[in-house]
Amino acid sequence: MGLLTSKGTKTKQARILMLGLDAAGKSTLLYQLKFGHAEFLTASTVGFNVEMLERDKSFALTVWDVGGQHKMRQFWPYYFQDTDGLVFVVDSADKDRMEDSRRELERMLKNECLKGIPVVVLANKQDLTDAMSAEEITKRLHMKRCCWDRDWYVQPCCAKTGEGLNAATKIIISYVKKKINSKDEVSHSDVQEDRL
Ligand SMILES: Nc1nc2c(ncn2[C@@H]2O[C@H](COP(=O)(O)OP(=O)(O)O)[C@@H](O)[C@H]2O)c(=O)[nH]1
Ligand SMILES: [Mg+2]
Repeated sequence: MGLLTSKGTKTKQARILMLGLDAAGKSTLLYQLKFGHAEFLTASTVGFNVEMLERDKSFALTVWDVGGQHKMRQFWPYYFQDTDGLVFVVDSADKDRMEDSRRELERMLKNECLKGIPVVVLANKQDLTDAMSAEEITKRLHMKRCCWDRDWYVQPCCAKTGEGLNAATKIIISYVKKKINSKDEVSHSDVQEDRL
C-alpha cells in the first residue's frame, strides 16, 4: 500500500471507512474535513462520497462516506475489504436510534474483514442542547464489550463548526499507523521465518 508523491517520497495511504445511520452527519463531517465547511451539501447520500485528505506528510487518508439509510446498510459489507480504520458517526441527540446504531456497529464488527480494525466513534452534533455525552454514548454502544479486541475511542464533535475533528483525525491516524506497523512487523517476521 503506498503512493509516490511529486518529491519521490513514499506516502502511506490508509483507507478509512466512515459509516453510521442516515442523518448522523457523515457527509457534513467529510466536507468539513476536506474544505473547512459543508455549505454546499444539500442532499442525503445515495451510494457514497470519497475524498482524499492529506493530514500529515507521510500519510494520506482516503475517506469513504457510505450512505446510511436503512436500505443502503445491506451494502456496507461491500466496502469493508482493505479498510485500515473505521469511523462510526452517531447523532448524539438521537436517543431513539442509538440502539439501532449499536446493533449496526456490533453487526459490522463481527465481519472478518474488519477484524482488529481500530474504531473511532464520532459523537456528533454536540452543539444540540439534548446531545448525549461521549461517556453516555460509550455505554449505550457497549463499546467496552464490542471493541475489546481493538483500539477504540469515542470523540465528541460538531461537524457544523469542526470542533473535535482535529482531535479525531489525530487519534484515527495514530491507531491506523500502529495497526499498519504491526502488520508490517508480522510480514517481516514471516519473511525471516521463511529464510530459516
Ligand atoms: N446541529 C447540527 N447539525 C448537524 C451537524 N452535523 C450535521 N448536521 C445536520 O444533520 C443533517 C444530516 O447531515 P448529513 O451530513 O447529510 O448526514 P449523513 O446522512 O450522515 O451523511 C443535515 O441537516 C446537517 O446539516 C452538527 O454537528 N450539528
Ligand atoms: Mg451523507
